[in-house]
Amino acid sequence: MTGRERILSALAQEPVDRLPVWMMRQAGRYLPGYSALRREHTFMQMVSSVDLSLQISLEPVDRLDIDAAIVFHDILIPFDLMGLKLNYVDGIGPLIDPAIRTEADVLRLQKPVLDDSLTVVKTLGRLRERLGRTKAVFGFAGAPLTMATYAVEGGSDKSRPAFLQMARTDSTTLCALLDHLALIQAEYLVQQAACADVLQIFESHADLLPADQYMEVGFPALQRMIEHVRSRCPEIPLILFGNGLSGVFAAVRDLDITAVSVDSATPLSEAAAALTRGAGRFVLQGNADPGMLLQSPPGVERFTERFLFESAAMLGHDEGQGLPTGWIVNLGQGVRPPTDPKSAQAFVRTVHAFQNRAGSLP
Ligand code: 1CP
Repeated sequence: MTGRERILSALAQEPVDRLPVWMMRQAGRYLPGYSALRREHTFMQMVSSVDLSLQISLEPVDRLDIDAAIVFHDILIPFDLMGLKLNYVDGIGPLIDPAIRTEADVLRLQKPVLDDSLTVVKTLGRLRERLGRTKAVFGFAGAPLTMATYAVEGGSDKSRPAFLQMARTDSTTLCALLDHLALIQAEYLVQQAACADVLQIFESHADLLPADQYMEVGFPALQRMIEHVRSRCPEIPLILFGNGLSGVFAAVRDLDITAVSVDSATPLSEAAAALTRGAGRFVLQGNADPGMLLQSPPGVERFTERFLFESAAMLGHDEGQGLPTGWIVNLGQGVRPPTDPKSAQAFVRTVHAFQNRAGSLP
């Protein structure tokens, strides 16, 4: 099977010859080619160039023999298209200027023109040409609430004080912003769908709010985004990643998505038990701890084997019972910059070699 077939078979709950694997944030700062380009260009220059974005998207595919390519860009790029000034500052992170704090600020946001002239769409087209049917090609976008946490904050303060204050005291402005973002983010994905095999939505900051408040403000906007994508692209596999979504799995179950990418803090067994549909369960993706990739390659191999046996068992396939269907192996958070590419290679190699045979647990 090709990598693309493996990923698409897992998404269709069909058998695979090897477990499919890719890594969240696989095209980034831990790779030497990326770092060399980054020394010469700003991040915005890199995401604005189709040639550079293509080269960066391909680096993990060429180096790691991984099953999927995810297009290089960033969830925050739509803010640039909405007329805000977006900047990625070394050692600080993304900055958005001006921050969105009032309803008037929301009304001033431009409605971007979203069509096939977007750099991300052109890069996806070039990725498709380069990879043909060998690897699955992923497009992606941020969920409305995750996007809003950056827009309201303006800066990269991880505790998001301005966002939390708005969530507490000004739900009118927050909901207006989420409404605005839901449709734009959906249309942004629809444009990518023309060249992508799979679309992934990142709800990375659902865990900033308690579950009941997330259900009141964040979830309805996510649902609207997904419904809009589905109305335009009924067939494309849609994966939802989220930090802290386990508290709302009962509602996630009703979303019109294909798979859930599980964060490292949530046991796969908990996701498998909660995310059921009819007699079966959702396709799951995840959820190895990216911290384990900081070990040397032999350490990564040992950890990965154990992770695979334990995860397969959590998905109902004890040792000796063959490869689980409906599972894409991935990390539960993004790969960390100090990771040695050789350790990332060891992770992918170990996943591809895994057969879940009896008596082989290390
Ligand atoms: O300075 C640099 O070189 C920039 C580092 C970098 C990179 C390589 C940023 C800034 N974004 C990216 C690319 C990126 N971002 C991809 C490309 C494809 C891939 O490798 O997978 C993807 C899928 C993202 C998605 C993304 N960006 C998320 C969702 C995934 C997650 O990690 O939860 C989020 C939250 C962002 C925001 C963002 N962009 C960049 C940074 C440093 C951050 C996080 C800021 C923060 O701490 O809140």
